Amino acid sequence: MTETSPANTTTTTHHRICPLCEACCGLEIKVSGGHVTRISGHADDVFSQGYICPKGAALKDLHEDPDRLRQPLIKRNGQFEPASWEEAYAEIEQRLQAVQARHGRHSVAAVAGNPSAHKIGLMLYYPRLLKALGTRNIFSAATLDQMPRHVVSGLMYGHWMSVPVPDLTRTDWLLVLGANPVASNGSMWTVPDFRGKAKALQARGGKLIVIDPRRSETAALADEHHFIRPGADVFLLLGMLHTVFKSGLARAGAAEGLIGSLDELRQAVAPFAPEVVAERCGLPAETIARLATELASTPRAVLYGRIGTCTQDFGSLSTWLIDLLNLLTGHLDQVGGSMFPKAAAFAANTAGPAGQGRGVKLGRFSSRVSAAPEVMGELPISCLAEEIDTPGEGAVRALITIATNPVLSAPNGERLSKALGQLDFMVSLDIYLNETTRHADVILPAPSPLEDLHYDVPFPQLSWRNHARYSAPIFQRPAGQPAEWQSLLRLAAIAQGAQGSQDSQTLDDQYFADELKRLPAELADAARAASGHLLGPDRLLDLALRGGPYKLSLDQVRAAPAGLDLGELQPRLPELLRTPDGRIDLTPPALMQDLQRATAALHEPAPALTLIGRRDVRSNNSWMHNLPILAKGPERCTLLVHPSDAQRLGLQDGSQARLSRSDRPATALLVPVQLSAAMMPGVVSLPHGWGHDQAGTRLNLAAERPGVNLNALLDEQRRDPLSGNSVLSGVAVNLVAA
Ligand SMILES: Nc1nc2c(c(=O)[nH]1)N[C@H]1C(S)=C(S)[C@@H](COP(=O)(O)OP(=O)(O)OC[C@H]3O[C@@H](n4cnc5c(=O)[nH]c(N)nc54)[C@H](O)[C@@H]3O)O[C@H]1N2
Ligand SMILES: Nc1nc2c(c(=O)[nH]1)N[C@H]1C(S)=C(S)[C@@H](COP(=O)(O)OP(=O)(O)OC[C@H]3O[C@@H](n4cnc5c(=O)[nH]c(N)nc54)[C@H](O)[C@@H]3O)O[C@H]1N2
Ligand code: SF4
Ligand SMILES: [Mo]
Repeated sequence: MTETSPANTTTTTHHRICPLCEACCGLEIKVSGGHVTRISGHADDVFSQGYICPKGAALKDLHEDPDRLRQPLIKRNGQFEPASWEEAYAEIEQRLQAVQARHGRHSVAAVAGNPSAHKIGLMLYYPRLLKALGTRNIFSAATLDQMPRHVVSGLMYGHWMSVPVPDLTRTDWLLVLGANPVASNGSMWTVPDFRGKAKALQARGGKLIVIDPRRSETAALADEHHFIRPGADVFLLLGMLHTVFKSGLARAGAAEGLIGSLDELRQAVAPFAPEVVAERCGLPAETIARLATELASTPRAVLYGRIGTCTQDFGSLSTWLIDLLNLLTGHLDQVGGSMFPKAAAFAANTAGPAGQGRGVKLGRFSSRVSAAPEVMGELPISCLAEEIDTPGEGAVRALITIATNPVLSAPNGERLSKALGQLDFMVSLDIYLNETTRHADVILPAPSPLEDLHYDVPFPQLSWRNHARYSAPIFQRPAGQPAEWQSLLRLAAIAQGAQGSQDSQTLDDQYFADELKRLPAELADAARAASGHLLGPDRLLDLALRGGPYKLSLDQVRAAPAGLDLGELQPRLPELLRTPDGRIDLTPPALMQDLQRATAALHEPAPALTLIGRRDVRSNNSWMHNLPILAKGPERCTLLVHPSDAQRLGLQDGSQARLSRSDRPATALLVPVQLSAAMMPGVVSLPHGWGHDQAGTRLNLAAERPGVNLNALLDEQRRDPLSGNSVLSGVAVNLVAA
């Protein structure tokens, strides 16, 4: 670790995993005089092999950002004032415990956001806080994103995190649906340098096909791109499955013997012949049938779908159909097909008896106002505002936010923003005073990522290749600044009624002791002997690595700064399954039943204009707009409009237009129009995460070019009913010249 003293002018080199997106690139960071002097890709990294994107280099700006909070803030008389950590905890103790005492444990809600998936301290210690709170009002960004994926994995394979990913380096045919990994760097699929790997696929004679209402950066690279009507993926996939059955191409491959009869499924898809669904999709029937035939007849082929297929009305159905198509063309769990990674630590699908488990349950309880069912222990984040602003027994009165900005990231941020203002108490663990945290009574700052150790908890479970990599902190935390896990332990102690100062070491020892209780006595003794001398996340990581499938230790992983390569993905059926009967459920009743909704929507006409989102490589959701290296360059928050639509609507490139939802014309955004022939005619695209013009934030650079908040337009009541995932794409809109 480097002293931050500027007197130290020797240059040191550090290897770190980038914590900013799912690609998890290994970086090489040079430090001199207490400052980062250079960030590049780490060429020897066993997993990312030198790849880096512009956001990785922005870690320097993030570390140095003067707006990044470095001291707790307490709001007094409407103004934030700097406070000491003990003052902040005392304020939380007094006010949080008062709400709990008066209104009960469910009156406190917790929300976690995207960066928490990248922080081992948050991943491992947030559950401790949730347990201490004992509340049902748990929300996260997962219901703005991948919850359909978890639902399908849970129902089919028995665990939420058993997610098959394309075996990209060995496949010959990849169909990408609703994802743009060239800009996003991959999601629910950890695959640094997608572009390089896709080009290698093409160089060996393989084919990349993209289906997207916009000719995205990934589509531009593809051998074939087809537009699709937003939200129509379910019909395309049904049409493809229909073809697989009808042409007699269905085969189970590695899943042979693990699945039941196909009759029920065959019957269910019978009404969805390509000729029937073609118009609804906006794709010719021949193309739909051909894509199915190519998938089935190419020995190494795979279908991958992501956020475009999740954040829509039929998110769970679409995700299920993607897996069914991979499975029933013999490509699930097959080299070059859709394979299950095997992580070195923390993967539930490597724990307990192989091949069988408890499976998952959905809907064990429901939200108070909309009766939305729980999934994976959480409620849809789009229900948060109504749980606060709808009075009555069980209303949410206090909120804890962890690394999340739902005022910009969740639909109808305006309602949520108002609701947050009505809370009795709110505390945020965050790095910025932003659109969400400005509503907090106390903000606890997280340290800079460069002051934190790093080991990815979820992403090795989603990786293109098996690996284990660890990074030590580069800089010491400033005096008095706790690690995030220490802040969470303190919050957990307060939530459990503790009074006064608490020693984080004691709290952590108690946590470790509780974790050991989950092991059989002899294993617990051995684990205590092996890992007991460590602290915090290191100790839990060592425990998990030792108990993991490769029987590693933290010392072993730490000793490999370029990471440990654990090899190509291997077939894992049936060992991976955790369903009660040890089989794959092809026809979960909840999904079969949901097909009725698709049937009812089959002949819905296309709206005149439909809105979709997009991602830019120099942005990340709502929170990287304050970093100089990323903020420079052209305006990113523009509405892409096809020239034919622009002509029809009387819009010019660079002009301003009013964008509103067709069913709620009163709320409109003033957006800059950018003409783009890459759009499907009848579809417009606006990125999310913008709208940094709200009062009381401290994001000085972001405020210079605030952009508009797409989510201000979106309907928080529109959800995929099974997963509770918000519908963020495929919304009918009006557009008029301003
Ligand atoms: N319309 C539309 N809306 C979308 C999407 C879309 O495609 N379209 N995408 C959705 C998706 S996929 C997601 S994941 C969500 C994301 O939604 P969120 O997770 O709510 O929001 P982010 O914009 O990622 O904001 C991250 C927050 O974490 C803070 N933060 C950053 N680093 C750290 C850290 O190290 N520690 C702590 N404690 N805090 C930190 C930031 O200051 C910010 O407040 O947005 C969703 N919203
Ligand atoms: N640079 C950058 N990288 C990011 C993020 C970021 O904000 N910026 N966010 C991160 C997060 S939190 C996530 S979850 C991932 C998401 O990663 P991806 O899933 O790759 O997300 P997007 O890049 O938004 O690509 C979604 C694509 O779906 C298309 N689409 C929209 N609606 C439909 C539809 O109805 N059907 C089909 N077939 N396609 C549709 C869009 O046009 C878009 O090209 O990216 C992560 N990486
Ligand atoms: S692709 Fe993602 S992980 Fe890699 S450098 Fe960029 S932000 Fe970091
Ligand atoms: Mo996400």
